[in-house]
Amino acid sequence: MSAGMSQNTNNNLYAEKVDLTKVKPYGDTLNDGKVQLSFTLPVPSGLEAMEAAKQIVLKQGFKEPSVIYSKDLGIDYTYFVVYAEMNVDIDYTQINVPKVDVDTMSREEVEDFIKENIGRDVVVVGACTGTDAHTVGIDAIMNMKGFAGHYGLERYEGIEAINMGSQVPNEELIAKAIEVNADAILVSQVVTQQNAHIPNMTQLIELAEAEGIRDKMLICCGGPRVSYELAKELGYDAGFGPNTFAEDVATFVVEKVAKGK
Ligand code: B12
Repeated sequence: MSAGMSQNTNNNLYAEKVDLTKVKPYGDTLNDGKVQLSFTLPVPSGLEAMEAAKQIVLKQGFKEPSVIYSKDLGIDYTYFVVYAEMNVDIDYTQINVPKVDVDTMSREEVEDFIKENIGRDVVVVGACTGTDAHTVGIDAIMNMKGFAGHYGLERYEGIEAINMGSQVPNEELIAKAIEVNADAILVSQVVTQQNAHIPNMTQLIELAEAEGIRDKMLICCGGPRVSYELAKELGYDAGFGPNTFAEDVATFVVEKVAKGK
């Protein structure tokens, strides 16, 4: 939905028109500012713990806290779910998020585009790199069966997709990309604890530069906490976050390849 458009354009679920210059969380009624918070405190379960949970929420600037769930975690720690109210709003019309600027094509459109504009197979090598063992994200993008009804790149006619799996050292990924003369390298990073992804993603770009391939290949990254902005900052051509499908990165890659990258 574009900014400024009434929310009841497509259905009648929302009767009130939203002022997009003053957007607040919605709970029961528009602009009530209600939020749900969940957290753990290192204190034993009980009335004192619930009071502590309320106080910490109040101290953070929320109003009307109400502990609606608490669970004794068994080690003198307690988990809480608290409803509360926030009193701030944001101007949605002023939001500008840098993102991959493509009109995503369908798989069939990508395949036709390759035939008409590239005339050879596009070679893509991907991996989840470093110590990161999460394969599901890169598989969703690359594997034949894909994800949520969207086939992965292996399924695309005109794309040779090589998925190296997880825990792949940057050196191996770069070496494979050189060996197969890849058009694009796809990097997946899921674990971001203590910013572990940053040095790892940075090292890959440094290696690509050292090997003299940085300008010859597209290098894209993705993951649940990867943004386009971060990707660009780290020297990648693009970054893809949650809810990406193979079509999104395929469109980006083939359009760039057709333009000479
Ligand atoms: C399954 C899972 C595991 C499995 C992984 C199995 C496997 N074969 O992948 C196992 C049990 C091994 C595991 C282990 C760990 N995990 Co884990 N795991 C998960 C879990 C539950 C789901 C991840 C997933 O599969 N998502 C589904 C895929 C489809 O989504 P996605 O990865 O975001 O991918 C999409 C996009 O991001 C994007 N994308 C991703 N990569 C790429 C790449 C490119 C190029 C492009 C274009 C797009 C793209 O496209 C995909 C499709 O839309 C998440 C929690 C969660 N609900 O997300 C935790 C989670 C990721 N794990 C976490 C942690 C901490 C760990 C461990 C460190 C735990 C531990 N202490 O041992 C270990 C790490 C092991 C390691 N060395 O990496 C944390 C990470 C926290 C953080 N901020 O970093 C999470 C968020 C859980 C949590 N809430 O704490 N995990």
